[in-house]
Amino acid sequence: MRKAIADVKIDEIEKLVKELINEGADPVQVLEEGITKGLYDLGDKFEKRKVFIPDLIKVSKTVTKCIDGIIKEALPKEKAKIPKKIVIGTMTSQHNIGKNLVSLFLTINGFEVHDIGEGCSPWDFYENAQKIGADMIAVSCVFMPALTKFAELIDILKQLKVRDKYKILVGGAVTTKQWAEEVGADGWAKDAADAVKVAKELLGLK
Ligand code: B12
Repeated sequence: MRKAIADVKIDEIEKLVKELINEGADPVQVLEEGITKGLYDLGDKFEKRKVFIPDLIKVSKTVTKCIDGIIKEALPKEKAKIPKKIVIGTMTSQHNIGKNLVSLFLTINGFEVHDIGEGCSPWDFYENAQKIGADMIAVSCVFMPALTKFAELIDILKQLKVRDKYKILVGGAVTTKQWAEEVGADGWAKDAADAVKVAKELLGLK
């Protein structure tokens, strides 16, 4: 399946996801080993000009359809509610597959998630967090320009003297744990399952 994604074999992707899930494969492993790695491989091919924007669009539409349908169905059902509010969005870019996965995993694990979508600015995160009284701001940074915007968000919160009101969790393909620490985030996670773990730790939950 990873190869089918990287090779833009649209007809095969959905068929393979169905087969894997029906045969009892772990949906989290399908997401991490198949879908995410396949999309990263696709990104490498895009950089080398072996595939182009229309290919990325076609594959992401198919993958999103598979996640929203077959995979969501196979994931564990929502656990007991946790009274913690999380604002999540993608900083500047339109990439939303990773953010949607993190949002889904946090929701399944009981958090009250407010997904503010894609193409968000630092102010969008701040205003929405204020409006809903969030406990945490979770930011997805998938391409480079998002990194400086994330630093701006931290600055805005500091200048408005509200930095300590929120735990800030960051992640996404262009981020690293070291960068997150240096820029002043409270936590960083490598994938959706890890995001749940780190969010719980930061909010003092076990
Ligand atoms: C699909 C794709 C697109 C699709 C997106 C469709 C969609 N609905 O998302 C489309 C075609 C729109 C697109 C457009 C562009 N893209 Co693009 N795209 C990709 C691609 C191939 C896959 C992204 C993806 O979905 N990955 C799979 C998900 C599951 O992984 P993820 O996002 O990393 O998320 C996981 C973790 O990082 C983490 N995580 C993610 N968010 C968060 C948040 C928190 C809080 C936490 C804790 C964790 C976390 O958990 C997730 C689940 O495990 C990547 C390649 C790559 N390496 O990522 C390029 C890539 C990101 N794109 C790239 C580029 C350059 C672009 C364009 C600028 C191209 C152009 N010339 O127009 C535009 C930008 C458009 C815009 N303004 O946003 C570059 C970015 C380069 C850079 N270093 O900045 C990449 C890396 C490709 C490359 N190698 O060149 N793209």
